Amino acid sequence: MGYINYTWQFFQNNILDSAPFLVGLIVFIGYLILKKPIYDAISGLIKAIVGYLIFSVAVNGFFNNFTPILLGLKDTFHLQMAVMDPYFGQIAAQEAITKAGRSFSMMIIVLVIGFAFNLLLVLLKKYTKVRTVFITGQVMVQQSSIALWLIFFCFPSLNNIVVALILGLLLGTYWAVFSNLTVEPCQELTQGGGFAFGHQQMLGVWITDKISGLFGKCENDAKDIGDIKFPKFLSLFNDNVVATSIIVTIFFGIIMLLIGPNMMHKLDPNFSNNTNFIFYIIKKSLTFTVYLSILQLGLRMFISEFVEIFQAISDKLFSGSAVTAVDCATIFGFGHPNLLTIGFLFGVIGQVIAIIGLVIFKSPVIAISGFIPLFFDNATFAVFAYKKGGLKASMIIPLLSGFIQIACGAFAAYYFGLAHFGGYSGNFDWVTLWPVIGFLMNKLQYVGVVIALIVMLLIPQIQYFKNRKGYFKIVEDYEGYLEDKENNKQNSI
Ligand code: ASC
Repeated sequence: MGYINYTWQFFQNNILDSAPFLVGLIVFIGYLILKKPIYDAISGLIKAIVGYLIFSVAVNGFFNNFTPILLGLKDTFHLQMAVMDPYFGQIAAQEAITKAGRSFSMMIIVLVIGFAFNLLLVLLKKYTKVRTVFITGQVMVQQSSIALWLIFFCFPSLNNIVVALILGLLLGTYWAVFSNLTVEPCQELTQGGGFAFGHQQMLGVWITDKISGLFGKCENDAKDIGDIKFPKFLSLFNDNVVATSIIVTIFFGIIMLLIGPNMMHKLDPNFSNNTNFIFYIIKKSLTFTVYLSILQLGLRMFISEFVEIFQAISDKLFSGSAVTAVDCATIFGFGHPNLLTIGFLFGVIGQVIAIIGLVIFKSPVIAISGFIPLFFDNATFAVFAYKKGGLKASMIIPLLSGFIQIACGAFAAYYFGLAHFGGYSGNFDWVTLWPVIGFLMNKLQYVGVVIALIVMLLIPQIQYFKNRKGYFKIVEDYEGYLEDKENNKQNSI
């Protein structure tokens, strides 16, 4: 007995509670399950561990560099600031979880259970009506991290196994059900591209698809969208590194100017007396992009291993009868390139209006724009909106979305206590749907979890009920689906 106990303790201390080794082990087992050669499994194991270690360097860097600014804002103005970005949200969640004395490596267990539950829902699709497997790795990691904090926040004393199970079920259901909601919009946009949308704004895509028709598409839209000439300087925002640097320098610059050099000297021992304040601000802000780039490099390394395994498992199990739900950028090629700029610009306008509102109404938390939700959510909405509602829809919907991202994001960061750690995911589903789920769980505890699960699982049933004939055909045989639709139209004339 003592020996078993010792072995378990050893495993727990060195692998279960140590995220890099746990990630590596899962990847290694994944390769073995897929019967890949052992040298591939070893290569996957090493890349997963090194990738996670690189990612950890960035997490520490973020905290050491930006905690002084957060503290300065809090001490000087009694304000909390939260950057609305899934990477920053993930880091804030990690910090909150560690400070609460819980193990962050649970995130990876939750992710695996969530993925397995998504597979199960598709395997039982005859009953569940779920047609999609979510495989966007970096998004799964971010969402598992932030949702893990939501569970610890709502159920502080729950033990790890129950936490992993509850959250695995919730996330797996969210991934399955909400990516399933995007099948119709994606198939229509891509004319049977054979994939769905697995990202952070799936509810937003569904709403966009439903409401954009209300804006009335105009005959001239197709010509006009190509005619729009944007000022040349906007090309600066085509590059993630440049765009993030500009946005962060503007926001952090304003904040550090407000805090003032004297206070910054006290808060940050690395701010030497010989350094000019403006140069200090620029260097500090650009350091944000440095760590973001390191973070993405590390994440990409261990996540590409996961995605390969997820894709292979899904292909083996479902060949053709279900679709994978993939990154939002996949649909960008299906709209005019100007739509991406329009979505981004109108998102910025909506966000700035909301930030001014937060300041005027003295919100205890000021939400700050992050590039990922600003660009990827709003460009996505613009592309889908244009398809059914034309130019007007592709401007108004991102504008509303930008406003919601900041206003609801500030509330969520405040309510879940993540403002204290400086960040929250500002993506559409995470400022709308997830605060509702979190609120239900916080108020009603287990009953809240059950309500959330039941309501989510009912959604595909309703979709199926409304379109029994075409529901599965749209993924299995898109041409046939279109023919049926055409025939139905003619019969009803
Ligand atoms: C995200 C995220 C990214 C981007 C990318 C868009 O939510 O974490 O790195 O969007 O997936 O292609």
